[in-house]
Amino acid sequence: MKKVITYGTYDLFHRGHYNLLKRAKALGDYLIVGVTTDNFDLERGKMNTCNNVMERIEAVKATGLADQIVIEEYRGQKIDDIQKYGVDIFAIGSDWEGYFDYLKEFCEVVYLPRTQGISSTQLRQERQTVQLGLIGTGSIANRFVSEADNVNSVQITVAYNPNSVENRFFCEEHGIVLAAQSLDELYKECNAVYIASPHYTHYEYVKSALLTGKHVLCETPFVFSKSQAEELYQIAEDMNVVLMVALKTAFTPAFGHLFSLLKSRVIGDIVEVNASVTTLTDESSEKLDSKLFGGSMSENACFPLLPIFKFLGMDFRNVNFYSKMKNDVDMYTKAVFRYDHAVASFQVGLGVKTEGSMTIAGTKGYVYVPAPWWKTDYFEVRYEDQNQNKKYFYPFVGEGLRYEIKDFVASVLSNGSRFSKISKNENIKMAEVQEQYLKGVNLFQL
Ligand code: C2G
Repeated sequence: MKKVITYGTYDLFHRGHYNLLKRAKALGDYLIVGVTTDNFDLERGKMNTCNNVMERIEAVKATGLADQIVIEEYRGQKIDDIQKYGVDIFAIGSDWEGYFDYLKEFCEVVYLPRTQGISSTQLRQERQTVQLGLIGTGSIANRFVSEADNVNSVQITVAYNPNSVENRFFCEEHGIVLAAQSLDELYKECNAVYIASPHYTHYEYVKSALLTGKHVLCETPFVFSKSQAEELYQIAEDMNVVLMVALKTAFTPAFGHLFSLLKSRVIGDIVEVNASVTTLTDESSEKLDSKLFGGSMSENACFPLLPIFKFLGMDFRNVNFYSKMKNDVDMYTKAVFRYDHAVASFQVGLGVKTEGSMTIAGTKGYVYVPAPWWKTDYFEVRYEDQNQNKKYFYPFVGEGLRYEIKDFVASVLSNGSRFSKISKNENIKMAEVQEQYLKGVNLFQL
């Protein structure tokens, strides 16, 4: 019996895929089809798949051409599969011509003709897209635009910055068609808005965009009071639009897996979370301007608040802040949260440097995430018996913003029906902690 194997993502299954499977099947008596997992696709840079692995497998199954379906989940698996299943022929489309010649050592390699005029990429482009407008054209917006290029179904159509010279320059540099002169002009050209303006302007911009019926992705920190956060979520609900906060860590693959692992109790009960984010910053920076809501807390606190809330919940009894001040802003703040059965703390700094790692301690072991933990691709679970220790690696592609963009776009296109990586309540609670800090509740100056 001649066994043939072929692999693919098979997203938005189309006639090109069907023809390829038929041609592959005709090469032998038994066809094995490898379908890539969602994670493996992410790792090899395919951010855009519309169907999940189960849907893609079902589509291959429905052709009736596959005698066996296997999951492809890691680089190098093809050699293992060829040996494991006793494969005679490896077949793949001619777009891969030459690439898989190294498999000739293990079996025959055949490149089959590709079907012209159809592809998953083309089908994805024909689907509905999100027309995104940018408010704010600073450094994070720069990174955002290049990251958005890697995400499907989104197009940046317009940008706005009250400084029209800067705005025009930004739009020219990034090939954005329209440099809007006003918010109204911006709203006419988009159905969703990314807000990357200075912190203190977030509330007004988010409110205005939501009231105009736009979906909103707002940069961190979201807003600085509980009532403002609640009000904005209420407007989003009333207007039936998506409101998301762009806390990039929440959307990265490593953080997502860390979350699932800890919920499955790999370190038992969690008793302590400690995380720190410090970036030494020039004293003349706007980030240290007290009139512009500058300071270490407003700049960085949302990052450590994320794992604290995710792993210990939001029912802490109290929080104490210890700050080193200069020119009316905190150059450094340590916060300590008292929970009934746990304690959490974080350090944030713009004028003080600490190790930027995170540790989560539990009754059976602990997790160590090295600096910079907020954009990590790696962490370790450690135990008393070191033989049980495990290292986990996850891809972190580019600046890491593409994950949040992908989730936002998917959320908008599915009318907000998707699970949100960071919840409304978590965002409201973060605003509440910022508010408490600004009001000086339990604040001790060093
Ligand atoms: N294909 C084709 N004609 C098209 C489009 C795709 O013959 N118009 C073929 C591809 O050449 C491939 C198969 O269909 O053999 C699956 O294509 P994709 O789903 O795009 O998967 P791909 O990224 O090529 O994955 O490591 C190799 C991968 O597993 C193959």
